[in-house]
Amino acid sequence: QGIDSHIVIIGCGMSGIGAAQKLTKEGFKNIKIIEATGRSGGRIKTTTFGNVIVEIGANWIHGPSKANPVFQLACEHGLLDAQAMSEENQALDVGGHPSFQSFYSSSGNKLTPELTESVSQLFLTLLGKSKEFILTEKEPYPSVGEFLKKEIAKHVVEWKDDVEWKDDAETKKLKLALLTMMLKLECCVSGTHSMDLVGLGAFGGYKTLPGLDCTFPEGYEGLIDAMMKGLPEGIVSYNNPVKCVHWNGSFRGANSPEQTFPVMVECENGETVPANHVIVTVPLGYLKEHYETLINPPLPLSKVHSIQRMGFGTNNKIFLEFEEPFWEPDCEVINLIWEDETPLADVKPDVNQFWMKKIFGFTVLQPPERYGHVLCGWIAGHESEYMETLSDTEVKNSMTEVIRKFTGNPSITPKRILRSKWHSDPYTKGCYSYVAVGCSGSDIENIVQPLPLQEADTKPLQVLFAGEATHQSFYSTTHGALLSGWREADRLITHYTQCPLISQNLS
Ligand code: 6YU
Repeated sequence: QGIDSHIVIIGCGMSGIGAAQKLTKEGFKNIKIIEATGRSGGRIKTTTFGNVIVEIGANWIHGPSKANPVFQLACEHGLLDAQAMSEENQALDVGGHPSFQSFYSSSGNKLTPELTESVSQLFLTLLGKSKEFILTEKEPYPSVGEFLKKEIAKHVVEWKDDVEWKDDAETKKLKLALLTMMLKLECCVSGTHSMDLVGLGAFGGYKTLPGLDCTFPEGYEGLIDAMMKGLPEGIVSYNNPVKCVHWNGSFRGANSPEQTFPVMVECENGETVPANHVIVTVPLGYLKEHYETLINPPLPLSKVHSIQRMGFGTNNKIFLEFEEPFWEPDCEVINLIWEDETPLADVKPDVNQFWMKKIFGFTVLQPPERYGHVLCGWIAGHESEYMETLSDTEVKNSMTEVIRKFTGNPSITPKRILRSKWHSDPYTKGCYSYVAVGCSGSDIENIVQPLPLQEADTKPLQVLFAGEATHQSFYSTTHGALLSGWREADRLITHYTQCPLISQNLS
């Protein structure tokens, strides 16, 4: 038997696969996924780098514990190691924040824990405070960046009288440089050019789950492969970019001219696919660039404004392989402190000349038995977008210079380099979403609203919206993406289970 409704899912990332998985399980028979590229996974992308595998996109399961559906699926498919699945790991709660560890300064010194610990503590406390404004009526500043900088400035004044902070000018300078690095790291976490662009009022709307972030030993894409195996063969049409979703119409199917459909998906190659419902899962970055032509009749203004207001930035990775490690064996993160920087100076950075200064540091791919000696540099914002325009050699040379400067070792040379280029990816146009200044959770709600907006319409739920940017509290993550796909599948399932006759009278 099964439900005869024709459903097209645009995009074969985590949200599209999640939607297809749920609909298939519920007995929907005519599901088609249309994907622009030649692969499944979207921003989950594993590749090889020399002899090791690395993640070009999503890295960790954030908050791997019972409430995280990506963690649950990964466990079911046996894709995680024992430590990641242990009860202890699941119970650890670090508030979603990566640890600060080894600090190298631009004069080639390592900073002492005495210096770095109090600064890390201060920054994490202020970051915690910046998430509390979700509970208040009004926030004191529009952005997280402005709030953090004003709070830091207050602390600097207090440093004079505080015994613990009674430092010489040089130490104070280093502490401010450390705080600048922490702001750069936060830009990577939020996927933004500057924390001045991230809205303070909505910042606390992002929710973390317990569990110490873990990786997939054989690659994140293993989960995509496992999920794809559960879908009917041939469900995806690859290398088939969608040009336009025509809705509120009456379209005839090529194979069933007697039947009419309210929606028709037009592909770049001229193919047309009629449908009763379409779930759009394209990234917000793509939607921002193409909403005017992707949906016809055009999106209602309320939706357009929310798409424009929501933030979508760039965060890239630069992998470097070395013959020998220059870091301690158990080191997980190397933070780079440019001694001349302070968050309190209002300077416009020279992006083209000093793009590499935006890298907050490197994560060390652990353990070396699996990864060899590989570092992953993280860079967000306009500098990251500029980096994408450079050649591999230019990036490698700049990285070599930076590492020599910070280690004081003039002979260190990376063997190999590989980087992501998410901003130039035509079907992504960045990394992930954030709630920008001037927008709130209701903008996410607006984007989610299916078309037509009027419930009373005779043909409801023609165009539905999923994808990481449409999840209220887990945006920017793989579990947010999965839950958004499940949400839209559930919307259709409820629609059909509440009105069982609809499936017999689709046109
Ligand atoms: C996570 C992590 N992670 C690093 C980097 C990136 C991301 N994420 P998809 O794009 O996957 O699928 C859409 C498909 O649509 C795609 O295949 C397109 O080709 C296709 N398409 C587009 N146009 C089309 C057209 N016209 N026609 C047909 N098809 C079309 N998430 O959980 N852990 O470690 C990271 C990271 C560098 C780029 C990440 C991480 C984000 C996830 O990868 C992402 O959300 C999902 O994969 C998206 O799935 P999807 O289906 O929605 O889209 C307080 C506060 C702060 C808030 N942020 C804190 C959280 C931090 C998030 N951190 C991420 C960090 C890393 C390192």
